[in-house]
Amino acid sequence: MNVIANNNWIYRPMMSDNMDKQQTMIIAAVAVVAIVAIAAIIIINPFKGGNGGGGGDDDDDLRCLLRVYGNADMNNYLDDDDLTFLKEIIDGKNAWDPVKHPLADANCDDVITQADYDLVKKFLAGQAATMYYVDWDGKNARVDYPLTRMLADSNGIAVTFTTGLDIFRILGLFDEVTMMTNSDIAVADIDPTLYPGVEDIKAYSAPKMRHTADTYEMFVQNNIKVFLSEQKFLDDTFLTAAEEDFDTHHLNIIKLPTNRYMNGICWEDTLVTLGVMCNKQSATAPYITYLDKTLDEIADATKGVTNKSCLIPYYADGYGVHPLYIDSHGTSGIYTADVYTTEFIPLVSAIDLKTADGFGEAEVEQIIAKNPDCLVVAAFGYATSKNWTVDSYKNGITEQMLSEFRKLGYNKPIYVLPFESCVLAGPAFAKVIGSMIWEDAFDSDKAWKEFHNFFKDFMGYKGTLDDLKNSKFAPWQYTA
Ligand SMILES: [Ca+2]
Ligand SMILES: [Ca+2]
Repeated sequence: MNVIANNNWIYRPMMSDNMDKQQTMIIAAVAVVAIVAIAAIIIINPFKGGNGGGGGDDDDDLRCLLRVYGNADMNNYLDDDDLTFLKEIIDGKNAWDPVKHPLADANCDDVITQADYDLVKKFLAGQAATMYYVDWDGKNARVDYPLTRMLADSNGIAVTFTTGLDIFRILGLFDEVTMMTNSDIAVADIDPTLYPGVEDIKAYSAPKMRHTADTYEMFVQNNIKVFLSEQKFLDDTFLTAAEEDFDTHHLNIIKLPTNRYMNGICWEDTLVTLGVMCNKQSATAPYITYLDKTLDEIADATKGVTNKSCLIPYYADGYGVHPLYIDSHGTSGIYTADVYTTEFIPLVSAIDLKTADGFGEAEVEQIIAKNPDCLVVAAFGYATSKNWTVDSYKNGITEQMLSEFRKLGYNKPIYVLPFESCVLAGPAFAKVIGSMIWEDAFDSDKAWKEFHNFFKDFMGYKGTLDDLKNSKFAPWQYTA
């Protein structure tokens, strides 16, 4: 069977993302059900916007990223305006529209009363309370508010990815992160010049990256109180154990994504929502401003620009080239940060994958046969690792993958994007990539400067603009 000529590529589900075959098959089997469920969420989801689209009803048009109940006016801040909004409903001046403003019901009892007003007032005063939010499945979940009060004795934050480290760094809580549960990048490999203090973080390698009841027990022993990971790695046994024990151990699992876009939300929502949960809005306000401004500028710059098709091969240490891995949209609506970020600019994927989470396998020949206008290779794990220099990672990816594309006849531009730059830095990063692809649409110097500003303002980066340009966080074009 000629899979190359056939439009219906056969993708084997990807195994080395530490998901075993059986689970993958189960996910594939329920994918149809999931699509129906997601469609329903999208129809009624007032948060939906995706990639900076409209939503909420604040003055700006940045979609509603703040998913906590109590955010009555559905913008990106919890403040006195929410009290005013509630007061006008309580006083009978306005009617409550629960479809348009579901988050107004701070205590989640389906009515708006003085109790909602009082609860928001408590939040604003930073007083202890239960806070509800809308999780990655569109369901209601709860946390102990403010989350920081749970950390007093333990500094007990655990994360799975470096994006989690970045989020807590922006919140000023990096020192409270005491554990990383990961197997793709070991804690010992993370560069301490980029993450000072990372060497004090304890590593826990969940077998096959599945967080189970055993992981939960380990969290209890290590006094972990806040955990930020990804849904696909959390087994029901883990979630159930945490839920059943919540009143005893208070493990607050933040059911929001870090590296994946799903059900209309991503890491941007997570950061902004955690900002409120931790009573650290002053730390997230500049990020909201950055996001809003950058997305507006990208929209202006790309008006009338012609789309280009692309494919996103994935490259990480230990991942082969025969077959290589590829990121795109999957069948469940879940996709990774590199896909999300390339869609800020007019890059259109030349395929949709048949796997649930948009991560699958392809042969180099299949990619070339699709003849995309460019390749944007996502390189994961190099930027934050102390084991790679700029040269060693570039040489590795060139020898193993990029030269192969040329050898087999692909002659169009190939760009390499460090995955880590596609996440929280995504919009600024997209401008830099945009300036490489559409030279007339973007001001390259300005784009680089803004990318540098992001690192200085949010990541504690000490290097100069030239340092960043020559770093593993920078995108580059393969020219051979
Ligand atoms: Ca608000
Ligand atoms: Ca209520």
